[in-house]
Amino acid sequence: MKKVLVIGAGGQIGSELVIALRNLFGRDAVIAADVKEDCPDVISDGMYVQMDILDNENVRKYIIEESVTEVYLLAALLSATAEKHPDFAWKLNMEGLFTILDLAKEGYLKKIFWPSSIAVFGPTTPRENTPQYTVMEPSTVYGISKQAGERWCEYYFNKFNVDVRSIRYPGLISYTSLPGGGTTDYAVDIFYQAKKRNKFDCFLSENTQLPMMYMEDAIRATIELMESPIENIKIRSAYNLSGCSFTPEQISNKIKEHLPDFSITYSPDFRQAIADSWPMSIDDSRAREDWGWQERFTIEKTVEIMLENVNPELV
Ligand code: NAD
Ligand code: AKB
Repeated sequence: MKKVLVIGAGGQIGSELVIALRNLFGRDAVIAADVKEDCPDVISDGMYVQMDILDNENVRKYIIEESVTEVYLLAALLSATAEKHPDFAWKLNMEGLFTILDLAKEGYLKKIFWPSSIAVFGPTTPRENTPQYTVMEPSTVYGISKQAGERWCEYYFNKFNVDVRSIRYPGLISYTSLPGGGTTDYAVDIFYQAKKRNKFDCFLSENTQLPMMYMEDAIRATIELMESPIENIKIRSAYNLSGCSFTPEQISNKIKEHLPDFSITYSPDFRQAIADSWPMSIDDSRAREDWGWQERFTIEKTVEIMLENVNPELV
């Protein structure tokens, strides 16, 4: 029987992933876990456990005793926060992964999802249409942890037959939960500020183009990857995945089509250097070939949905 545990379920991705997984496999088949004491309202219809992924002993005990079969490991520090707490970011982003990989190696888990990021690429990577296989010299703590994580995932698959699957998510755009400290967060904040103040001061410069994706596409990609037959999964580091790429100026122009008085100013901060080291667009042809990936949300559709749904009271 399938029993799924989502660790880091209270975050931007987790809150929507738990809902999607419960819709698919049934409410009782999906347990949400997070270090947060209280279960976020959006996922309070099902089981919730407070869990610190760094507490190796308790995590192991819980997964073994509850006969969990699959783990989605989402707990991590994102790029901007990781630069402020490099030691802790390395610890959190790596130790949790080993705990889960080892449980699978010992036969307690059938499948693992662990997300990577476009942050695995760096300033020496070709920035346009970045290929699946290319130079990867990440220059951020977060990117280094994601690249190391990818190497370990592939290693555990090759050496121990661990069925671990991964995606290099671009910046994700959603309205259910606020983003958790990344460089692409501006592309979410802009909608809250547009509705609240009709203006936005962006921490990236106007022409900084980054790969982005609407959350519904990202959740669907995650589940499609995880539910694909094992023989279709040919890449065990992480798959490139592409939605749409845009600059702050381009997205603000799209917002102006709905809110003509909206205005944007630019005050680049330390996150500009991070963004400048990342790809501008992504070649995801391997995801398309191997497991049939096809994005559905354009920038126009994303802007429409976000403006309709963000709740400015949340910020
Ligand atoms: P988030 O910061 O919104 O959520 C992370 C969640 O993990 C939070 O609810 C937090 O409370 C929880 N957490 C933190 N420390 C924990 C611990 N010790 N034990 C248990 N839970 C803990 O992050 P997100 O945006 O949902 O990202 C999830 C994963 O996806 C991360 O690995 C991130 O690197 C990756 N990713 C996200 C994006 C994006 O745009 N959101 C893009 C690329 C990759
Ligand atoms: C971040 O900006 O850190 C994340 C990511 C692209 O990994 N959104």
